[in-house]
Amino acid sequence: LKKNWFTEDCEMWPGGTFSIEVKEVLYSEPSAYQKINVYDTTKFGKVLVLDGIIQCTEKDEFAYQEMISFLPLCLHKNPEKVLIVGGGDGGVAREVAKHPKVKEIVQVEIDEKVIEVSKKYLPFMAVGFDSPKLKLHVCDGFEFMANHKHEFDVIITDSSDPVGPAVNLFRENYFILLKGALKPNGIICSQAGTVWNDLDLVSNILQICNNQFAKAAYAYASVPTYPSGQIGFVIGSLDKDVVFDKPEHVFTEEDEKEMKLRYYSSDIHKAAFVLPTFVKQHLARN
Ligand code: AAT
Repeated sequence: LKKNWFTEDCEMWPGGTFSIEVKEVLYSEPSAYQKINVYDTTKFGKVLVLDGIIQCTEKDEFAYQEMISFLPLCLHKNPEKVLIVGGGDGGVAREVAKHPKVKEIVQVEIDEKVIEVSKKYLPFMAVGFDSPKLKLHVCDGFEFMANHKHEFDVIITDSSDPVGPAVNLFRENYFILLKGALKPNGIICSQAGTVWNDLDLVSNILQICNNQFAKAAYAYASVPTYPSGQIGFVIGSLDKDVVFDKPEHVFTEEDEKEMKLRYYSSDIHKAAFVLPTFVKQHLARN
């Protein structure tokens, strides 16, 4: 490849990969948990990379952050207290704080360095940390969950992929702890991989959530800088009456403008649960 291009390289996705032209390396240091890089790029603006995997880019981060936040928030009747696991760039906190019903946000990020670096180089996401609704803890999401029972209406797991520090956040034990940390009728939403690369992972997490929750489903968004340009979320609800493609809170165009939403809308919410045939068939088999 040409020089000055960053190429994503991960054992999870062999045989094909994504590259981005780099203008400048802004930061490159290992933390206690992972190697952190921040690039300025010609096409996607500032880019955060952890252990060689793109976490978010300035150009398309809103698609992922809005969807992982508003899908579960809009399915819950009264999402007053929300927990975010991961999300060290601040983007999900920024979105969750916009929802009019949310009163209190707790966030648990394992790596203090990601927060620090995001505040310095990615202020358009790190604004999320300025919300007066937010209490931020630096610790492991899995350990935190074990000590919190029946506390949250919605729990969003904005975690890196299941290699490195996030590996425990994809196991059934974690989902059992999530269930225990929810109030009655609570909802969880977890980053759950792509249908083109990780269909077995998607089906595995969905199976776990079907075991643990009254209802579960997979929804997805288009995000060009994630592997294969797509990423999905598994949502689990303790409320058996939830209808995933019917949001409790329907936003008008005015609401969307006021909340500065650029991807999520009530129409996109409904569409996000409509899956391609090969995905539906694969998930039905398991
Ligand atoms: N907002 C989109 C970016 C992410 S960041 C994922 C975050 O999860 C990182 O800040 C990482 O430090 C944090 N994290 C990893 N493991 C844990 C843990 N055990 N407890 C708490 N936080 C953790 C998501 C990118 C998705 C990439 C898809 N390919």
